[in-house]
Amino acid sequence: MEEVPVPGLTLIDDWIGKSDEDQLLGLVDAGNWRNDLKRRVQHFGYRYDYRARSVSLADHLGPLPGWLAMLAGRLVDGGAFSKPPDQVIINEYLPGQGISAHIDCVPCFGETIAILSLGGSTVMKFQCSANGAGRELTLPNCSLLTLMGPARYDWLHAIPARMSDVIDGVKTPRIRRVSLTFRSVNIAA
Ligand SMILES: O=C(O)CCC(=O)C(=O)O
Repeated sequence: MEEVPVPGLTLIDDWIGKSDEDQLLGLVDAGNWRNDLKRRVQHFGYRYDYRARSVSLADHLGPLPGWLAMLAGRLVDGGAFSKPPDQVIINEYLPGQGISAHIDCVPCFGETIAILSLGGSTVMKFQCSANGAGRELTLPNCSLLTLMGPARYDWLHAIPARMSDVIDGVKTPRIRRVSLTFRSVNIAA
């Protein structure tokens, strides 16, 4: 596939260190996993209704716990958000699991999507909704992906459901990956 740039996409390697990663995985696994999708998820701040593709005031779960609020603060300090994101979805991907191509709900969420990868690396696929142009990107563990502008609004992203990825030309078996996706919820007052 011809590699084209995805405007508005930023990937920061080693956004956290290895010991932070281990600590975060421990905190994630102390939480309550939901089993209503093919993969396990946890929702914080607001519950997202996958079927209705909506978030409403009735979905408010409360403030982010301290450890997620601290990461949300770092995202503001780094310039990804102008105020702390108030919603986090944690996704767990076992080998063979993925997420289908989508653009995050536009009325539900604000202009930045930030994804922190823990555990395994994965390959994310991007496709421009206007002209079909494609791009694959490896998301290493400890990296932070941010999607803004066209990357947020005009490009679909997906993780193919497969057992291995080709990373730097090498077939790499998947291991468990956990992602933390930070968003700001748009709710009309
Ligand atoms: O897990 C990821 O890296 C992607 C998550 C995602 O796209 C989503 O939750 O909408």
